[in-house]
Amino acid sequence: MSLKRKLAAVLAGVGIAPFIVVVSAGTASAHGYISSPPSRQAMCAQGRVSNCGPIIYEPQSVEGPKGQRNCHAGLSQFAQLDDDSRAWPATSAGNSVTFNWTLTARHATSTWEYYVGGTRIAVVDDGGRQPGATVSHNVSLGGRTGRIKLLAIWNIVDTPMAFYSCVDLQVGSGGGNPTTTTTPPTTTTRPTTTTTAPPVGGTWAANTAYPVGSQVTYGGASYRCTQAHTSLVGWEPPNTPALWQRL
Ligand SMILES: [Cu+2]
Repeated sequence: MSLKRKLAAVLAGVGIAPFIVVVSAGTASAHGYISSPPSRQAMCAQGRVSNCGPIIYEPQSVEGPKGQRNCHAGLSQFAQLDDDSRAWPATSAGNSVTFNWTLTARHATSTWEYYVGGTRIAVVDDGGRQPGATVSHNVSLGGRTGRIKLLAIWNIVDTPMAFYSCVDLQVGSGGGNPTTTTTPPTTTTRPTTTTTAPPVGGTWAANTAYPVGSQVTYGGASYRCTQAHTSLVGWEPPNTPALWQRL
C-alpha cells in the first residue's frame, strides 16, 4: 500500500470505530435535559409516569432540528412526551422557577429558550460558550397562574440541532422556587425491604451493567441505581439523577 492509501485506510477505520461504539452501547450519544423541576422525560426516567417507551433509558436524548415547538423533538419513538392527555404530574411552583439542566455532553451553546404556549418568556444567550455539566436558569413566569406546560429548548451552536424538555407546573400564588411536588395518588409501593441485600459495588465505572439496587461510590458519595443500565463515560452518578439516587 502506498502511504496515501495506508493513511486513507487508517482514517476510514477511525471514522467507523466511534460509530460502532455508539451503536453497541445501545443508546444515542449523551446530551441533556431538565432534571428539576422534573421534565416529562425525567418523570419517565424516574418511573413516576409509566408506559413512556424508550425515553426512560435516555432522558437526555430528545434531540431534533431547531425551531420546533413540541416536547419530543419530532421523534416518533418519543411521541409520548408530546401527549398532553397523559397524566403528567405538575410540580408546584411560584412565579419564578429555577430550571436545572443535566448535561451529559457539554455542547457549545447559542441560546436557551423557554416558552409557554406560543410565547417565549425567557431566553439566555450563551454566545457559543461551552456550558458546565449542570446549568440553572431562573425564569419568571410573568404572573401566569394555574397549570402550565413549559417548553425549554437548548440550542446547540455548531449543529442544526436542539434539545427539548417540557415541564408541567402548577403555579400558585406566593412562594418562590418549587420545593414540593404534587405526588399523584399511588397504590404501588416501592420495595423498602428486600430479602437479599442489594449488590454493593465498588467505585462507579464506565461500561458496566448496573442492575437496579446496585450501590456504588463516586467522588466520595454513595449512590443507588434506580434504572438498570450499562454505564457510559459522561453518565457518572452526579450527572445522571435519572439513573442514580444519592444515598
Ligand atoms: Cu449530544
